[in-house]
Amino acid sequence: MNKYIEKVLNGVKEKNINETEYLQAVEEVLISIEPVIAKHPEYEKIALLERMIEPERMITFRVPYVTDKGQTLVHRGYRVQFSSLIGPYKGGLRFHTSVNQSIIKFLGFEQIFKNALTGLPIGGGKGGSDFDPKGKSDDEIMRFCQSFMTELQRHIGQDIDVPAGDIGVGEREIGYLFGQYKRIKDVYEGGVLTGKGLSYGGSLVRKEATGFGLIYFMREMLANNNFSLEGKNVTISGAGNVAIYACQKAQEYGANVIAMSDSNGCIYDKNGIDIKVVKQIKEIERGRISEYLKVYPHAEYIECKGKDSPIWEIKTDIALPCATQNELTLNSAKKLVENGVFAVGEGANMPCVKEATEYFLDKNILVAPAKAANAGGVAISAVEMSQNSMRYYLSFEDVDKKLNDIMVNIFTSCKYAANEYGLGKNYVAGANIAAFTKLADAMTAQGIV
Ligand code: NDP
Ligand code: 2IT
Repeated sequence: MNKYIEKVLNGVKEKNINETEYLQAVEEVLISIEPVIAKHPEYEKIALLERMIEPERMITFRVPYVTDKGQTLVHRGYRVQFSSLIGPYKGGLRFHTSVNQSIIKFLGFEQIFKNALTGLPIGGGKGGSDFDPKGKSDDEIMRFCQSFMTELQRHIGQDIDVPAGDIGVGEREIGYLFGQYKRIKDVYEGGVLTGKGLSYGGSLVRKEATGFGLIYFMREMLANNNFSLEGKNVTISGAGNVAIYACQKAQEYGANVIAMSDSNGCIYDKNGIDIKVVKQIKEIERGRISEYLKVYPHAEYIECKGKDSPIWEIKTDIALPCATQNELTLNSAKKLVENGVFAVGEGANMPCVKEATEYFLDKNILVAPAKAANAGGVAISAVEMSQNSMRYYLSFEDVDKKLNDIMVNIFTSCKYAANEYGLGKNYVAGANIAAFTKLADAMTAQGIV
């Protein structure tokens, strides 16, 4: 291994013991940019890597709220303002019991690279809380969001830091957060949050953007390798914002989506998933995916036990992990390959464990890496910000076309970077190198800050 990279990796491991997800994300990037570092020995003197992996700022705060039954609960809120190198800090908020500093930092770190790939002026950030929105009333969600924003508001702004949604944070939560921000600041600052409702400053296509973008990226990657989505069996983990719109777009391209999941289990419908039913259960009723069988008794429900999700046992051509980090294990990767999978597209952030990605690449499976393939969401968030600045809205068709063009450009950047360094179809390394090159240029230009 390159000596400079080795030194940086040892340092980051020493300083961040127990932050496993953050270390995993940093290690993947540093190892894959080795050929670039080898060409640029001058980066060591300016501590370019050390500065890139250290957040500019990490904020934690107390979030108390009162439940409907009158009980006061206290959660922890986070915002990592990782990099303002190429624009205001930008990235989602996650509400999930698993949220901790390591997860927020890994997501913030990935976001810098993803945002650079979009070609738009957005830096990297991420935030959230260990609060679990499942089973909470709308009133409880509102009080929690108001308490969260009461602290967060002092750190954000449309030219400073612009949060959006992620797991457990959708349009409902963004609405409550926006209302509280506006109330405290006494200003209509449309671009302070993205993923807003259409009635008060949101953008058409933002809701669909991550899932649609993933499929646009897959379409490009497959076409470049003489494949298409038409007639292919597809399995999609998750049944949230990303999974639902990936399913819808894949079906529009003629794919047969046969399975989806949530954290309890997966549904298998060999006739093809009825996405309207999944939307009704998950988006509207906030129920469990198993309820699909009430409408379609012929479908199968397989409960999830242990680490290996049952969805990856199902024979498929294309696998799209769209739920959460490290959801696709090495065992699952082996099973997928054994069953003939030929392409994997990461809708979630870092959904494949490191060994699973390595296994896929080793077996010549096409892998669309998260940083590139799921960048459509944040890209349209940036388009939402520009509409807020213009005080003017674009049509669905205009935004969708922009999304498509951005995803085509991102794929092209990954492909060119992989080609330039003789990495063949390793788009994982291609994405890291393309993003790193842009960030390294900007860091060099801006001096030691
Ligand atoms: P949602 O909250 O809308 O949906 C998440 C889905 O994943 C749910 O079906 C949920 O199941 C499942 N899930 C969550 N955690 C786990 C877990 N620990 N184990 C198994 N299943 C789980 O989130 P999104 O769809 O917005 O986000 C999904 C992924 O995509 C995340 O990795 C996110 O970071 C990433 N992403 C999101 C973007 C966006 O614009 N929203 C943009 C780019 C990436 P259940 O209902 O049981 O909790
Ligand atoms: O992981 C992500 O890119 C997101 N959750 C979307 C971030 C955003 O600012 O739209």
